[in-house]
Amino acid sequence: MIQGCEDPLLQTLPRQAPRVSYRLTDVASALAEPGTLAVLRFGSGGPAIDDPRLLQVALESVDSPAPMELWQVDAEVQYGMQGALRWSSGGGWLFAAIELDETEHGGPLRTAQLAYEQMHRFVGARGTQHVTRVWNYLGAINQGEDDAERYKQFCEGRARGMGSFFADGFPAATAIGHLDSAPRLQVYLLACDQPGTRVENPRQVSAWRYPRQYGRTPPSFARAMVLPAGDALAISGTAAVVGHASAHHDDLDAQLEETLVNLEALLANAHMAAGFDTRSPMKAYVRNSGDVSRVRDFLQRRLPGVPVLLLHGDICRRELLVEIDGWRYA
Ligand code: 3EB
Repeated sequence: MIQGCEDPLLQTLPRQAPRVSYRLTDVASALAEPGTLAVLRFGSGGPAIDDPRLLQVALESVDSPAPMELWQVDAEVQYGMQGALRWSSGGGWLFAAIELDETEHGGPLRTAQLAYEQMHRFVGARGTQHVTRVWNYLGAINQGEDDAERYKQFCEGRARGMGSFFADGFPAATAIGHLDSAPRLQVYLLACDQPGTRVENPRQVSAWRYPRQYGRTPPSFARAMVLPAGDALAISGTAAVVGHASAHHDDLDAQLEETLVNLEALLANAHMAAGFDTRSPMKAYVRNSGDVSRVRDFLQRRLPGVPVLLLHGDICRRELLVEIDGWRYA
């Protein structure tokens, strides 16, 4: 499929990064704004609106009312559905989302495999084949022991479903456990018709090289991705992992400090100036709801002015209490 009616000359210019922001407006007016590529609504509730660009994410915001996340581009946006997949595109960018019910596909491995097969087939056929960033939300992520743990099953299915599509390198990603009772896997992504540049963290072993103790199939993601024009960094889920090990088991403040050091290491390795600012929307995923106010206080103190969306969710290693992802614009 071809992009809308764009000037072919414009397509050769580096693609300007979508703007990501958190807002408390109503969904209908957010969707009506020019250039809205996606609206992410967190948790349950809110009016039912049938628009492929609106995704109801299975994670609850700790704030009420919950802010929405908007992705916007300076271009006309087209959108549609294809089977279980919803998509929108504009300005060389593609948003695509899929939600599958595990009970119909037999557990996290098969469901992840199916989701990734469908996603890469769709994305590959559209010309927006460079997947820069993926989010994965599945239920009961820490359930099961050792290789049977649901996160590890998910990792195996994801790798199978990716096949050779990501042979040149994995996208930046987040994988978090939702607390919804319905066993659904949600995967959504941002892709582009131009490639980004992967960034790893010198303080951490690359996830795809994790040793055997973390599962048969190591997690398929890059630590961050510089978007094609070099104007933004998409930062993967980042936690208190040093080398390949989790640091500061069950010590929330120490995990938060270590996570900030990891985030700064990513900026440095991407050759970006240090620090996060008012244009750097971040999400913090908090395992225990009792920790929410401490996480909020910490982030207000250490990342003043940074828009932070606090979500209740399980991190993929049991000893990790918090994980942060987000965007940093140049
Ligand atoms: C870590 O550093 C923490 O499986 O897609 C972070 C980001 C983590 C993405 C994924 C997992 C994923 O290993 C966990």
